[in-house]
Amino acid sequence: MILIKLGGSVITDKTKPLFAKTDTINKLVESITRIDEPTIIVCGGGSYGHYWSVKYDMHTKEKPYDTHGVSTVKNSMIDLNTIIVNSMLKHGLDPYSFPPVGFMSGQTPITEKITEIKDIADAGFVPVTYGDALWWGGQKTYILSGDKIMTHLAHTIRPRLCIFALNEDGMYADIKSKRLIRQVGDYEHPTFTHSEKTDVTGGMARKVQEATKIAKDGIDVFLVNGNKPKRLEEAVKDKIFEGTLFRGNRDV
Ligand code: IP8
Repeated sequence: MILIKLGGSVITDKTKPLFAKTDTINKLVESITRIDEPTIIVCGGGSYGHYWSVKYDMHTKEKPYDTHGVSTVKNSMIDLNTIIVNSMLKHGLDPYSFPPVGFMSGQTPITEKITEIKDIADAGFVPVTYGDALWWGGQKTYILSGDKIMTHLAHTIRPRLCIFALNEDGMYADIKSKRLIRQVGDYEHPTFTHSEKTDVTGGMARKVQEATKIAKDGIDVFLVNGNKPKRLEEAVKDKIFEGTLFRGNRDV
């Protein structure tokens, strides 16, 4: 089982509101057709969900956010999901899409529903879900990041591998030289400060945080450049690849 997060910066252009990068999406989907293991896809918000979340000042912290904002964010993610799923259908895949409300109760993942997602993938479908605005309870809602969804799904499904397809080659030792960190092991915690103004869920810092959690849970995590989908295929095939590996802790 492979779990893939399609980063919002890869599948959309974050500098243009509501702009999906259809060529990149099609290429990524073509690569997914070449994976011959059950696969689950999680999509980020990019210039859809994040664009509206910023407009309505909505974040991961639970609050009584503007209800119209919540509806607008949700609807934009349905639109982006439709673009992804249409591409998958066009390329002969059998996507099975569902919003996170299908496996989350407030902030808590529902284990039985997540197990069902695994069964759906094993049956030959490609389950697709996405970051979303979600009900918390007591008038409050929050933004659930696709990165966090990866951790929730990985914990129960225990895939062979998690892949985060990014708009960068992986994690850099320093941003100026773009020197790539090829492997993060044994639970060093790389720190990242979050500066992007277009991303309400934490950008690269969030990915590193979730990748670290998943690796601690015993599962390998690759960060790869989603604009070069061949790298995604190489990561799945365990070939020498260009990206950052968070080695799963085998002792757990
Ligand atoms: O891009 C956030 O998902 P992410 C989704 O995976 C929304 O953090 C609705 C902003």
